[in-house]
Order: sequence, then structure tokens, then C-alpha cells
Amino acid sequence: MRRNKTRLKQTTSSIYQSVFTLAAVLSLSISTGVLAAGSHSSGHSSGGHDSQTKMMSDKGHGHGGGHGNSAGEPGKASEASRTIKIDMIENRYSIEAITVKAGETVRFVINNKGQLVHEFNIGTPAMHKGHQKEMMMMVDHGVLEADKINHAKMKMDMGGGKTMEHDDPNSVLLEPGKSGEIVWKFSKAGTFEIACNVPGHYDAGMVGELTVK
Ligand SMILES: [Cu+2]
Repeated sequence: MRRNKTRLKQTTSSIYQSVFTLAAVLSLSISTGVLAAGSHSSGHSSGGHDSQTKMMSDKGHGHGGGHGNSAGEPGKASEASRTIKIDMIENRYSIEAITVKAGETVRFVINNKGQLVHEFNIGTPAMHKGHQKEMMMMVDHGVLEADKINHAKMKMDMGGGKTMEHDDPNSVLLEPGKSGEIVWKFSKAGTFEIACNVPGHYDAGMVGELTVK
């Protein structure tokens, strides 16, 4: 562990460099200027690009998040008690607080009415934090651009048969103008979050409270 830390320290400057490069690229391509530039550096001080790649393949899957989700589990559309429609724009959801009953299955219909790629993801704050690192990797690999998703790169083999496909059942990642659906069963009570983990968006306020009681 100690040795690992030393190695990570050595890569810190290159991480900052890539974060700042990213911030510069994004601010050039985003006319709305709402991206919280600079705010993501804190989330990436603990892991370099290489170590994250390794960590992901060690875990044995390409893109975590839906595994052991304490917010619930994928649900059946036939069991949904209601449909909640949510629009996404820069950088927020049209609904900022949702309350559901424990055991309830809800169908979410998500529309991206913004000009940037946005995500709708159901999870705990810790899950979102972890997912933000994976999203950052998608940006680093050119899979995720500010206003589009490179689907060909997403399917590319990252080594050991792992890809960067974003197909977790608790999440939809949508390009501008696109819509998607999630059917989710909230198995037990708790306080969770809906969040967009595209770099910078969560910190800019693209997060909502989800109460299961
Ligand atoms: Cu977003």
C-alpha cells in the first residue's frame, strides 16, 4: 500500500495536467460555460489513469455501478406503479427531489433537452463518487465528449475483454435530444441521490434527492 502511494504521488502532476487539459478543451467547446471547471481535480488526486484501468480489470467488469446497489435493483415494467418523467438540461434535472415507497417499482422516462451529454443515475453518494472516476476515464479515452458519445470507442476492447460500455441498469447516459428509460425497484428505505456523473456536472449541481420510505 505504502509503495503504491509513492507511485501515485509520482503520477499526480500528470493527472493534474490531463485534468487541466480537459478543462481547457471542454471550456473551448462549450458555449454555455456552465461546466464547473477545476472542480474535478479533487476527485482525481487519489488515482492515476493506469491504476484505475488496473483496478477496473481486477474487479472483473468494465463499468461498475449497478453491482450491489443499495438503492435497489432493476425492476419489471409490468410492476411499475407510476412513471416519472424527468428532463435534463445544463446542469440540473427538472425534478430535484423524489420520494418513493419502499418496495415500489418506478418507471423513469428521461429526456436530455440540454446541449451536453448528461446522465441519470440512481445510487448512493459513494457510488456516484466512484462512477465519476469512471466517467473521467471515459473522457480520457475519448469515449465521452462534451456533446456526444463515441459509441465505436465505447465498444473497444480495453484489455482482457473489458470495454467502456455504459450499460448499468441504474443509469442512462444520453446525448442531447435523446431519451431513455429505467425501471427501478426501490427495495428498501434510505436516502439516495439521482445524479449526473459527467465530469463537472455533479459539482455544478446536477444532483437530486431521492428518499425511499
Ligand atoms: Cu450532466
